[in-house]
Amino acid sequence: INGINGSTDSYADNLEVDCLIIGAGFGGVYLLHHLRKMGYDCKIYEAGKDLGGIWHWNCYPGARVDSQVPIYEYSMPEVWKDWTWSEAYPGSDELRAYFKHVDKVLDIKKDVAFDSCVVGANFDQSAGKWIVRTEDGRTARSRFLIIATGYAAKRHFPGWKGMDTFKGVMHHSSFWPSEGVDVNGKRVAVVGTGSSGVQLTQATAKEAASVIVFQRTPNLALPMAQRSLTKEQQEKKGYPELFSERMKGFAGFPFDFVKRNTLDDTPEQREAFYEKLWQAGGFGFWLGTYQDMLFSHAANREAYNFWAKKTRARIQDPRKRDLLAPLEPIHPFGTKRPSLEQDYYEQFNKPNVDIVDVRPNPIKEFVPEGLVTEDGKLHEFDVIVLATGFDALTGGMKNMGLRSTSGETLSDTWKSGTWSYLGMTCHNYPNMFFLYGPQGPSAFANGPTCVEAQGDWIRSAIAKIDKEGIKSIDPTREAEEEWKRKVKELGDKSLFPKAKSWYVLRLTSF
Ligand code: N01
Repeated sequence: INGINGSTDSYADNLEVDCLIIGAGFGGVYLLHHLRKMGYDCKIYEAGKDLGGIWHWNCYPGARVDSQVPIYEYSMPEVWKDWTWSEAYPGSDELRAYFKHVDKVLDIKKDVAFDSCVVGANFDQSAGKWIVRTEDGRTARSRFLIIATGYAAKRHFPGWKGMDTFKGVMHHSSFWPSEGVDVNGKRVAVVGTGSSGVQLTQATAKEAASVIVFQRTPNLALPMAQRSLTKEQQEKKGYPELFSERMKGFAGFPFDFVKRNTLDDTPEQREAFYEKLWQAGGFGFWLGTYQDMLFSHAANREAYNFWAKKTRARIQDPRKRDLLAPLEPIHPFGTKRPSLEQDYYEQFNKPNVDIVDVRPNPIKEFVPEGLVTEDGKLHEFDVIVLATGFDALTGGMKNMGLRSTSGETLSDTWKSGTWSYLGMTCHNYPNMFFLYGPQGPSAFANGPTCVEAQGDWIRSAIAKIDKEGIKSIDPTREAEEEWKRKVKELGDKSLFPKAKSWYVLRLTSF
């Protein structure tokens, strides 16, 4: 991760532990806590300056989680019993406060070395240990190495010409200055319309003199239906049952598709069902709808048409309407991750908020005054926001100097495709586990559910290794091939591969 310098941790060189975890977000913290409870000596190396992972980095205006609480939190009773959320979809400040609470309850920070950016790791076969090096020259030795850096650990900066010539203020959404950026009265560009771009647009369009959004693919965003939690909801009734349901439901949510196909219902029944899901807000219209929505083109088109009808009704200008919510879908509904929005579409009803379609007319270069599109038009700005996402899933893992037992870098191991076993281990990388990475539920799933499921598997694998006196485990290439085939087979049954997206790139295409 860029921008990390210096070391403030208190660990001496040559740290020696049972388990070294990289990353102090949801996954790393979960495993640190549980492995310590099992008696292991563990430490976390974290590149940032605090706990929280993506919620440490994501402090751009309007940043908030778009999975509802309590679905989006740890299921550990010692953590939830004394924590009360204020809103159904908490903002980044509240999420950072949550991690402070987690630290207070679980005493995490004493075992975290912050400002510790890992740049190299190789497995010493004779000692049966990973040797891990940080950017500032420290070394750790550990029997088990756990990569918990998440899928968004490497930012994506499209390589536009002249980016360093821009004279105004420019930031990537995930590397926003913690002191904020004053956009009041400024001309702002937002490039990218993923979750980050949508939230940034909503927030900055309320303050800036003008906002122009550069869109390549419309985000088929759903209404968030944000609300303050009532006293009753804050009483946490039924939490254990909810967390158990969450583990069993599709994508780690405590709801599932209804056992009915879209065209089984009459048009009137369908409309009423869609309307009910729509009014409830959140991901129900995506993950709690008809069971064939993500598998049948005809079913998916019905959902898309409803989405487009509802969304288009909110956008006054016909040109903006056709760009934001086209009548013809660019990809099937729900095959790229829909964002949850609050008043994203209404922002475009303001005369000072506009949209540029960069699909036919891409950004050509940056210049001191702003940026120029292929048609030669100069767009002048004071602030440019790059909400251009990440080298998702594999990017962060390839970026930390991991080497296989034959000395190959992970970039080389995965140069002609990604291989893993169970989306958690990798051939020739013994005793190394990863969470929230490629070929696992990861971005398809609710984060805390995914890391708890994978974390429990990893800790039980470690316990088994020790119980059986095994020195190290390493999946075979055949096991990886089989896993890859299974994942692809599952993905290919759905409409997901029809979208051009990082969301499925490392899942179904290789
Ligand atoms: O990143 P993204 P994100 N020219 O990759 C566009 C989670 N998250 O930071 O769609 C022009 O989704 C790109 O266009 P296209 C969440 O899981 C959660 O927004 O590839 N545009 C896209 O619009 C999410 O899925 C929360 O055609 C270019 C955008 O940049 C994940 O993080 C909040 C371009 C990138 O969108 C990532 O979200 C924030 C180019 N050359 C994030 N290159 C919440 O919980 C890229 N783009 C709310």
